[in-house]
Parts: sequence; structure tokens; C-alpha cells
Amino acid sequence: GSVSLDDVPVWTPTAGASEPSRYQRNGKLDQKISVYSGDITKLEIDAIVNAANKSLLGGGGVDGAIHRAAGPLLKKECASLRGCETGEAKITCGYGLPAKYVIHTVGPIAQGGVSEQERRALRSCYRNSLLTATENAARSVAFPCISTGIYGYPPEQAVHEALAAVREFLDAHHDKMDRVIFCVFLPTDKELYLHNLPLYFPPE
Ligand code: AR6
Repeated sequence: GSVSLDDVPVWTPTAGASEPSRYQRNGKLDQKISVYSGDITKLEIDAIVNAANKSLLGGGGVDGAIHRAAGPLLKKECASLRGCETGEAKITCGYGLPAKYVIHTVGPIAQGGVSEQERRALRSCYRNSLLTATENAARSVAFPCISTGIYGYPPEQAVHEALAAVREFLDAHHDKMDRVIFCVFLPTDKELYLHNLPLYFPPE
């Protein structure tokens, strides 16, 4: 079955402590971030992000899982989009998914170390996906760990681009976004996110 966001706990910098705390944003309290371990195709959410390739016509990894779960109409709409550049994002309906929309973004391919251009491109994937969401009134978004599978971007570097981009976006467009879910698939990614979140969302 699918997973309601009501059942996805909000992350706090003091998880496990008796008093729930919230990270500070311009002196105000905030609770919008979650780390969710599992299959992104199961989430009942406004938008899931797809780690696609430039063709937008499907592939392996999370892209393959999303296309399988959404059904053939997704590929049909994707074909009409005529591809997507690295670092950019395009939106479609969710079709058979419990998510209303799919935001397709194309991460950089990392080969033998990460260049500054690749780092910027990965950051842009997160920023442009969130911008595309808000342009379509999507107020809850789930991200996979873009580029860290088939595209070979080191997960321990990618996590910083993901967290910095989301923090920056929430600071600038706070009123337009309610929830951002980092959907991790590997236990090692869960550890990386939980370890690094307090750097970007420090406790009050
Ligand atoms: N839910 C959430 N995360 C998942 C799922 C899932 N169902 N399945 C895999 N992951 P990847 P990339 C994780 O390779 O590196 C495709 O062929 C996975 O463990 O899917 O950006 C595209 O068409 C990893 O942490 O994406 C492109 O050609 C993360 O998703 C290329 O792969 C991303 O791994 C894109 O490569």
C-alpha cells in the first residue's frame, strides 16, 4: 500500500530527546524536513522527484521504478517534453502513482571526482525541482538521492548539495512549501542525512 505523509515523522535536530525541538529559521520555529527510508513510488505526496536522464524516456534505478509504478501514460507525457538539460527540471502528472506530480530532473554524471560544474548542477537539480513544485502549487516534495546511483556522484558529497539547496530554498520561499522529504533507499544514505542535517538545520 501507499504511505501517507501523516505517517512520516518530521525530523528535528534533537530527535530522541524528550522535548521535541525545531530548527531555527530567521529566529522562527520550523518543522518541514523528514528523512524517509523506502520506496519513493509509495508516497502520497504532492510531488516526487525523479532522477531521470536527459531523454526523460525512462531508465533504471529510481527512474525505472517510477515509470513502472506510474504506468505507460507517464512515458507518453515525458516524450512530449522533448528532454531536459542537466540541472533542470520538468513536471508531469503522477498517473498511477499516489503522488499528484512527478518532477523529472537530470543530475550530473560524475566520473573520477566531482568538478565544480557537476557540483553546481546537482545543487540546481534540487533548487529547480523545488521551484517547479511551487510554480505548480505543490507544497510537499520527496527527493531521491539524485545522481548517487548509476550516475556515480559520491553520496557523502551529494548530501551537502541536497541539504544546502533545500535550506536555501526554504529560507527564500518558506510560505510556499510545507514538507520536504529526503527519501533514502540505502542505510548508508540514511546515516549520511541524519549525520549532516544538523549542520544545515541547526537546533535553536
Ligand atoms: N525509491 C527511492 N530511491 C530509490 C529507488 C526507489 N524506488 N530506487 C533506487 N533508488 P539512480 P542516478 C535510489 O541510479 O544516479 C537511470 O537509468 C538509489 O539507491 O536511480 O541519478 C536514469 O534514467 C540511489 O540512492 O539515479 C538515468 O539514466 C538513488 O535512488 C540514471 O539512472 C539514485 O540512483 C540516473 O542515475
